[in-house]
Amino acid sequence: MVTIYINGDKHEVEEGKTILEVASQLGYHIPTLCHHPELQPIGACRICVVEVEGFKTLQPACATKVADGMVIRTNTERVENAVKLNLELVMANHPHECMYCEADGRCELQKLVHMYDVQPTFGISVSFPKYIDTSSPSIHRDLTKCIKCQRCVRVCSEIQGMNIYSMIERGYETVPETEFGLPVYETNCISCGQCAYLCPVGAIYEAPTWKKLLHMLENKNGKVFIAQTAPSVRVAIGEEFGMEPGTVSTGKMVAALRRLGFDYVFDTNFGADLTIMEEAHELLHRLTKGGVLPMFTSCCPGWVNMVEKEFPEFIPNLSTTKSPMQIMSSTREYFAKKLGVAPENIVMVAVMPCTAKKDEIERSQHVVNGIKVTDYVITTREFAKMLRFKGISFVNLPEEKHDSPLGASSGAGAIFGVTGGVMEAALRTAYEKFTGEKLPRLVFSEVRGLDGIREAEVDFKTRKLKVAIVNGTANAKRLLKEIKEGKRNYDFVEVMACMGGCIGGGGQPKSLDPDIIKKRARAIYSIDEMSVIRRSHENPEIIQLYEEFVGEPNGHVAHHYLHTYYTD
Ligand code: HC1
Ligand code: SF4
Repeated sequence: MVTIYINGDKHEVEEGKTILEVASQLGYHIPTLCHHPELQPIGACRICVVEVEGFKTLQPACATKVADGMVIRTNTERVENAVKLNLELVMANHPHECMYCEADGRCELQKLVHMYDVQPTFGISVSFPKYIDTSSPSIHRDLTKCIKCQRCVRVCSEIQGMNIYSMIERGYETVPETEFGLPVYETNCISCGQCAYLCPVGAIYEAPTWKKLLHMLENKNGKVFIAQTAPSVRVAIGEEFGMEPGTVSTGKMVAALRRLGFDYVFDTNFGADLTIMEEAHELLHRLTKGGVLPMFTSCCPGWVNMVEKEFPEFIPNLSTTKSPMQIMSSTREYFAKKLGVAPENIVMVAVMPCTAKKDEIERSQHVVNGIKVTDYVITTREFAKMLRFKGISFVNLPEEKHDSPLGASSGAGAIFGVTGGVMEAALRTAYEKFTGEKLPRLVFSEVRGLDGIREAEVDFKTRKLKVAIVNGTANAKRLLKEIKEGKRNYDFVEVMACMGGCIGGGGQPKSLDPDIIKKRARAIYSIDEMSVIRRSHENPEIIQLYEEFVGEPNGHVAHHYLHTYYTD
């Protein structure tokens, strides 16, 4: 511990931390722009400057470590003037188009400009032509709005290991650009959307579907609109409306979708249970019949994109089971019959924490009997925009339940949203099917946690199962490399492309809370703990689906509707 003084008050703080970290924990407000708690500091924007006794110049709080006896001032006139000046310089090179911007209302720059009463002293001098890249079905880029914070460059390299962008040009013309200036969809981009999630302004954002969807919901033309809700949306959507992070809002989320005009609200958690049925049986088949091992989970489309683009030699390792979103949409003929609607008259909309899901639905192998199974994907952030646009007061909505027949789900389905959850859900079913015995315990604490790569050995009575759980594609790349080199050896591996799994997905509410992933993860596990049914194979609507439609897990019908293939 070291002793420091902030604005005259004495504090004992942990050594090795930055001024920004300790000051924020102690409740002092230091503004930031290029800083993000998940990234290494670069001190580029100079918005977080503070006075430190003994230094002539102001110091960036994000990149300056505390030292014993340090005297820091965060609120002097000099600091305030410097912050204002730096904001004025940013604004001089930023279009003043807030009302047309996808980031409006949640833009970090906009908030600071209001907070510091910044006026356009230097006018506007945007010096590069408007350049909008709409090549990707997942993310769009408007480089005119870039403030050069480099968060996109850093998250794509530091955490995702994809290195799609680098800063090009000089001075005010500096922008994050792809190699050879290619449209982002023509690069190895995996559509994870982490660059959009961390963008503080509206320079990178999810490809917007929400306005078109609002219009369609107002003019249904005889179509039946069904929404399905991903596991992670319910633990994050409340943040958009000022609710405490980690609040579970399942009932309000369902009610909100009905208020938007959806005729039915199904639960992707049901799809997760169905994925587990198929994936667990696929794993057992591979274990007992000598299939390709390790088997990799395939529900995360960012991860699947990465394997296809950069490690095609591992395609046979990917589970052929479709993701929960696509597996439940693929049963369209089943639920259409139950609802008394023609399959082609249904519009299926998935509400997802993920931008790569927008890309996943465009895969040609996801057309079943001539129908594209999921019509549209909106992110959690887009869902919130729709509610704001329609003036729906989320916090005041009642709690409503998902519709049947695709609404019931188990706790195993719920935990898909957090890293390790797919593995744990699969183990709950695979153990019982493999050993023929009831699980002695439901919680596999050995696969929980947020570390980038975790390993465990699970006792399946007659054999030990070696498993690994990975989040963040830079970690996944490291793991694949080491599997190739023979340094690691597993039976089953779960990979989620985003930090913490889907709870940290590229379409989730943006947050600068360093504990946001932990809070959302705790909320997800609380859903499992409160569930009456906690194993996918015990979900009564899943049992009914197999009896009435699919037949045997991993059987002939299952392979037609519920499995897929991959291409390099
Ligand atoms: Fe996910 Fe999944 S958990 S991929 O993270 O397997 O997006 O939430 O919906 O499909 O269930 C995302 C979340 C989601 C799928 C499930
Ligand atoms: Fe990188 Fe993901 Fe953004 Fe693509 S979507 S540029 S892979 S962070």
